[in-house]
Amino acid sequence: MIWNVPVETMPREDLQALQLARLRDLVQRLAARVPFYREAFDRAGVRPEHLRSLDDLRRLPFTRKADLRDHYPFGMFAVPREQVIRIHASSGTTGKPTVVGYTRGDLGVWAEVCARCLAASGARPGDVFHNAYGYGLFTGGLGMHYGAELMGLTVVPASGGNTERQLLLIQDFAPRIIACTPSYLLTLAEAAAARGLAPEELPLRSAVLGAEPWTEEMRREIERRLPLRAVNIYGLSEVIGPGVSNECVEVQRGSHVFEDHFLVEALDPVSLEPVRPGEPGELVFTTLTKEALPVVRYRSGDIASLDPSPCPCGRTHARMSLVVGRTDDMLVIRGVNVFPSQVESVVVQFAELSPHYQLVVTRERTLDALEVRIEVAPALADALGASGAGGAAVAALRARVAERLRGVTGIHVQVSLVAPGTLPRSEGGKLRRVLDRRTLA
Ligand code: DLL
Repeated sequence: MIWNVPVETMPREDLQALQLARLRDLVQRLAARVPFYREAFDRAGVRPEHLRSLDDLRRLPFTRKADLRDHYPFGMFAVPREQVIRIHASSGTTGKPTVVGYTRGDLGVWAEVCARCLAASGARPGDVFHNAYGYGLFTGGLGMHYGAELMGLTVVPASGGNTERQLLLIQDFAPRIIACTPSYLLTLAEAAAARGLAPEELPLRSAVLGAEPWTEEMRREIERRLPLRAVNIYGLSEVIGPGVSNECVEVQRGSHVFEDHFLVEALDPVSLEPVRPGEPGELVFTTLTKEALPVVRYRSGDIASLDPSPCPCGRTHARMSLVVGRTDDMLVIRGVNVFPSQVESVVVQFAELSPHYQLVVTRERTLDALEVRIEVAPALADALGASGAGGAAVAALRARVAERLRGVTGIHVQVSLVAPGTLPRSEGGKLRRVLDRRTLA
């Protein structure tokens, strides 16, 4: 089902005319209301009337995550704070979150694009919908929630965690649609199997999966284990949250970017020149209709390819491939963004620790796990003992570090304290501090 037929199947020429008009309006609004953009447009020597075709987009400056951070918390808002009726936030590199805001109009657009996602994933008004994305500052839970209500689904706001209870709700309420991270769906599938439930006994027919990278191999594994269609949903807080793009369940080849609201480019991350359709590039987004926190040419750091060719489903909006990687060192663990620099900021605060550390990301069964290995300071070498386990003092230190890391990253981190001199050192080039042992397949 297509939620908004006139818009989602609009001829590309009309779509592009709409985009250009909205882009001009956006630049006008930002120049008038956001000092950061006024100065950036001045430096680039560009004014709304210079935008004569969509190619002129390339005259506009980029926005980076650091720009939002530098104006923490509300300095990038394009409306008075009183008109911002919702705040969300995602973790950033310094421990300060990236704050995003929504006007009433923004929440309406967000619900609309999330309704498009649910419809594209196979939901129909009247279906029961199990929403296992986290509710709270994370955009996943509430974003999908409002889209589902707009569509007229029966929403079960399960949020994350408590797998046994989630299974019970799924059995009793019989949802046809579930939304969660791909790794969490596998956890649910394992838990169901452990309870002796046959896959056919689960009522789910579509899963709207995203917030973390996954692969075609993972999709095959999920669809092999469960009798449902696994559909990709993509989004990022800085652009809106979930609802930037979604696959159509009929084709499952590329996620339609809702281009009437989000202008997308795929650029070579080094030259910043556009890559050809089908070639991977960094996705760069311009929000055409956002009111509270519009962004111009926001560098997502996500690498994917774009395909503007018509889709058999009838939608005309370009499709993006699954995300194949990131340009920076941000780790997405259980849907939470974690940066090695956040870990570093904690490690260096402890006199008992040396500044030598390593992040090891694994997939325990189906859930991502982060282990942080840290060398103790030389004075503590003896306290570790031959086994490396140490006594009560070392255990207490480990617990304090884990607690602090949890505070900064928002996720549970396993801390391993190791003897001085045992972790890799830089040999002149970049030191790889992250060992990502997740096999996505
Ligand atoms: O993860 C929004 C979201 C919620 C999307 C629920 C989909 C479903 P952030 O917390 O700001 O927002 O994280 C955004 O997560 O830049 C990607 O690196 C990654 N990401 C999100 N969706 C996908 C996906 C939400 N389908 C960051 N595939 C993005 C791969 C994804 N990576």
